[in-house]
Amino acid sequence: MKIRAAVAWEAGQPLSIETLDIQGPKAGEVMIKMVATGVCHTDAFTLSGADPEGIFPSVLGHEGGAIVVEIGAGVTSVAVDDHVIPLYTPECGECNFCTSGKTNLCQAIRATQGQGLMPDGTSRLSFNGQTIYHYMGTSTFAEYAVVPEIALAKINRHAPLDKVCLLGCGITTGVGAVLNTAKVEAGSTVAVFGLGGIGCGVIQGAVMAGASRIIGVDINPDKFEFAKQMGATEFVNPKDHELPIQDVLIDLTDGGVDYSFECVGNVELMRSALECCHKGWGESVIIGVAGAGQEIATRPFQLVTGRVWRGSAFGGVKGRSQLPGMVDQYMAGELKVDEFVSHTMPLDKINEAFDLMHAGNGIRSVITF
Ligand code: NAD
Ligand code: DAO
Ligand code: ZN
Ligand code: ZN
Repeated sequence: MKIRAAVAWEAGQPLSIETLDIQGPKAGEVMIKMVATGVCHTDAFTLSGADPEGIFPSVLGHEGGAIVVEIGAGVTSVAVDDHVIPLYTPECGECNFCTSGKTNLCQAIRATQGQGLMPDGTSRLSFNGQTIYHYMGTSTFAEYAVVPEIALAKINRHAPLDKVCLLGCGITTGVGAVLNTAKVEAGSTVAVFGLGGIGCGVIQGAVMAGASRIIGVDINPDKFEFAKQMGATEFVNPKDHELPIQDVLIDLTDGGVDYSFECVGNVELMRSALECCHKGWGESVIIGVAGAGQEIATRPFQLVTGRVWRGSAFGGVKGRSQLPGMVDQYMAGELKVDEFVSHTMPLDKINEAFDLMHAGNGIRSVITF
């Protein structure tokens, strides 16, 4: 079948709208028709060439809302017409990671997913016979995608896919990092570094957890208004201060915050986020993805004296068992999603979504098909 897709031919170049061939689903796979997809900073990160796992040519995108159109042999958990969110962190329910009760990082298809391939080691996408690689097992910047069954969360069919697509990454990652990874307690003080889609998801999670103070940190003051709407109680722009930002936050909070979250992918900021935590108990969660080869540093004494450094992927959320419930929370008015959509555009304008992100304009662009 022929489909339109935004192809990343090489790092550092804009996406190019092409007509691709897509093969039908093999055993254990599902073909989905994309209704909408968000554009996340991770897509821009991969396109930039800084992602050590970036593979080209590929179809990027991992924040999709879609409808099942065909199932491969042996698929039992979804059927044609089901509404689904593709999962870059799948959930097989059987691997030792899934059964550990300690992590959401299912490893069942990790090796092939990292190579831009389906679990059988081949791609379903091609252009005039040339292989086009999958991305994060999702490749949502296309009219159709073939994904493994274990990488689909079946959701409430009444949920608007052009909104809940954002639960495929940004909002879930932020909210989940607070509730699942850090397990922030009511009354806590929280600092959020980076107020994009992820950081504003963290703010929403902190509000849900009952945090007493939520301090937003960003170098772009245009980001403060929406973060305030989401529940941030105060703001710091590092550019307004001579002192290192961790010292500013320690002064503001009588010794440091209980929890901090790095939502930028900047290793210097990761250090600041750790060091602004309160001695004895403060915990910092790294969510941002740093460039290939970069490393974090702090004095080990920061950890000896009780601060904790953690990381979080997809908010620690197990996609198939937990994401449908988050969609239901949204439908019940308990989770904000609509507010995160700052721009909507068709696939052929997708490069504008990247331009808006790089310009710091808005929170999330949603591509509709
Ligand atoms: P975004 O571009 O929407 O937001 C990033 C924000 O950081 C912007 O508001 C920007 O002004 C701010 N910023 C940039 N440099 C800064 C600095 N030095 N100090 C303070 N603020 C600064 O990006 P996003 O989509 O919210 O993604 C944020 C990060 O999270 C990216 O690194 C992305 O790859 C990563 N991410 C991680 C996961 C995960 O599961 N761990 C999931 C999705 C995204
Ligand atoms: O299991 O080793 C693994 C990799 C899991 C991928 C988790 C990716 C999370 C960070 C990337 C940002 C996603 C948009
Ligand atoms: Zn993302
Ligand atoms: Zn698994």
